[in-house]
Amino acid sequence: MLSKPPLKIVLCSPRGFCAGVVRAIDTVERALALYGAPVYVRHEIVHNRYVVDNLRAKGAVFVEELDEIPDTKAPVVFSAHGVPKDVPEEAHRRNFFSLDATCPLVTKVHREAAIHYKRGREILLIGHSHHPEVVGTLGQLPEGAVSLIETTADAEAYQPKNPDNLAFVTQTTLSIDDTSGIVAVLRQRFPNISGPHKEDICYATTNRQAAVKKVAPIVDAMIVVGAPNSSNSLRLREVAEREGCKVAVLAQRASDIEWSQFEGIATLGLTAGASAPEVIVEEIMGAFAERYELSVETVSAAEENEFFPLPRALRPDAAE
Ligand code: 0CJ
Ligand code: F3S
Repeated sequence: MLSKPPLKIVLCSPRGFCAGVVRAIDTVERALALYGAPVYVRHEIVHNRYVVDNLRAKGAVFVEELDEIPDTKAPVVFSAHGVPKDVPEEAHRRNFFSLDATCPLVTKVHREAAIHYKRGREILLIGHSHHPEVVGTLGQLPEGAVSLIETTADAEAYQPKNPDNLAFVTQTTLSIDDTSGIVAVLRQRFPNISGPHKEDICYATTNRQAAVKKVAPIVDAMIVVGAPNSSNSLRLREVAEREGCKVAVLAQRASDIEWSQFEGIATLGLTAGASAPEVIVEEIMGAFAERYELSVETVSAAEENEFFPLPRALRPDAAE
């Protein structure tokens, strides 16, 4: 038997599930355990097919909009990405038992936007058009109250009604570097703009990008476990590419790997987006182990110990 070539895998740490994703998945799991199937979920609870398929097999029913749900007493869960205000309003009108799995760090952004609005400010949201988190944040306030800024060009071109009465908030899963460029343009053009200290990018996005920045320069290729509709995972792939990885790809499962892309490599970086389960990281390592003699090293950029409690109605001490 021919001996396998050596391959060093460098695991990025932290990677994978964040506290908001754990909370969102646990919300659906616990609702299923307490109330049985079906549990309706508006939008993918997190952007991961494996997670969604698993929950579907246990009795979760995924819909994009509430009008796909029949009149029911079953729980209706809102995804981690957050929802426009008219969604809970509609759920209330239809007497749904709703459970909000919006990440608390997204809710925090919703609150910031509401405060700026109350203070009469013109609000800019830095984020990607049509992403469900952006749709949710825009939908906290009346139409026209928030303007979307996607690029530095948008920031350069924006014409406010009053440059001294502006505020900004951001999506939580953006590129740290791209966003700091956009914020720099806004602060330079509008020195009195109100906003967070830096931006609203969450701890998990920040730490996963920092780990990729450490690993990308020391590996020949990088695999990011994550889905093509996962903003934070897409940003990790971009960071790897910008930091010099010639091959930087997303993979949802080991079966997605195009083995010809990895011919001749000696080192491989491996990370996972905030919505990607560790079992897929293990599955991919297993697939490489069939072809290579592996050695494994971990490079860490931060320690994490965030924990977000479940929605109140699902906590063990909640009154029945
Ligand atoms: O928007 C969020 C609160 C992040 C949720 C976890 O990640 P994912 O992949 O479901 O969502 P993004 O597309 O926002 O990264
Ligand atoms: Fe929340 Fe950030 Fe995760 S916003 S869901 S902690 S990626």
